[in-house]
Amino acid sequence: MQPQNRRQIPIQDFHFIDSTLREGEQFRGTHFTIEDKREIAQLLDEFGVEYLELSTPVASPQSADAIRTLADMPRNFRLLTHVRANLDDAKLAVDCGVDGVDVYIGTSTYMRQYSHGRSLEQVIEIGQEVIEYLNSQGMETRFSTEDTFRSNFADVMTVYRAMDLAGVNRVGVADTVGIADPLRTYNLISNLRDVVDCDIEFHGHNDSSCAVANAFCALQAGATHIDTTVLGIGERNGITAMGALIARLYTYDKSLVEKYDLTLLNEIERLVSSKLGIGVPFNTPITGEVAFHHKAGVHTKAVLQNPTTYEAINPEDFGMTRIIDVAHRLVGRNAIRDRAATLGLNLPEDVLRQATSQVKAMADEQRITMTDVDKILNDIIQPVDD
Ligand code: HCA
Ligand code: CU
Repeated sequence: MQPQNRRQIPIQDFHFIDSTLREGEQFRGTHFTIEDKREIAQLLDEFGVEYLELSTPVASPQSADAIRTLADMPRNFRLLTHVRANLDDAKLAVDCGVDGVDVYIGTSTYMRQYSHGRSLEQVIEIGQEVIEYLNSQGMETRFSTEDTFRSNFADVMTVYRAMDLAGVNRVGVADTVGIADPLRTYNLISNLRDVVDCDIEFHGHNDSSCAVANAFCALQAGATHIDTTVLGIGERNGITAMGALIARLYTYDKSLVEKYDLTLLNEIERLVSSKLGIGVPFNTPITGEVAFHHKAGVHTKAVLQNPTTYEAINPEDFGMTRIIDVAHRLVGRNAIRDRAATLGLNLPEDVLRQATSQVKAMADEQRITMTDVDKILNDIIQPVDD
């Protein structure tokens, strides 16, 4: 039985906007062919992701073709593309057959000064024009203020309110340079919840390792949509990783993520990492090679009796397997007994104790492997004559 925390803040139903094919295309070295994009989209669709966001069709002819290809595939996700706040970009997006358009513009002084050079009034004016056009085309619409956390608070709230009144479906909060922390995120989104009636999306970068925590707090504060990418890929060191956010939500309330086919997470990450030519980082939550690796004797003893003693996540829910590591000096007799049983050896306790001591002694001398442990266990009952 899980201990209940009566002070948990409820999280309402939310949607993932998978941006692997947009923010993820901005990751160093990403080169997705149209077939790669289709393959990744297919698996994310089976997983149950609600939205896929693709790079703007303005970027290149392949970008536009990819959108058209995904628009035509049988799918349950809604297809979005990400465009600057201008009418030409919005028109091209509509022509490509998307279901919705994510519009963005910078609101920080940096962006206003060094990027598009527009005043706040101009930002609102162009935003209204683009949103009204997209709505007239039956598009689902989102308007986000790039670099929200370095923008003047009153300014962004004014922009959000104006876009809400213009009929946008969602407003987006973007931590573009990864400076937000969970409390700030919670406060900003809570305040925004009081200012707009529409849905709220959160997009957070991971420069200071808070992207998952911030996304989680955004949900607690009332955000309805979270931008994620597979393995968190994106500009610089990326954004909220879908798998890590799933782990966060699962440990909070497993029922929040049961709408997804969790057994596909590992395959999705392996697929994307293979396209990128990189491995899945060893310490990735759930799917990293050490995620369910138990080592110290105290841990393995308890895990062998009841895995939840040292596991908040059940590997079986994700099609993953638990590893009881016996090849080291921290090993305990219970883990050795378990290994012996796996080998079909039913050894008496005194022999197990002896085998455990031998493993520890050997591990003190050198780095050992499972094969060494297995040899000790086999030899102890069938001493080799010499
Ligand atoms: C970008 C910026 C963006 C936009 C996020 C959003 C960011 O790379 O174009 O549209 O909400 O981090 O601000 O990804
Ligand atoms: Cu971004």
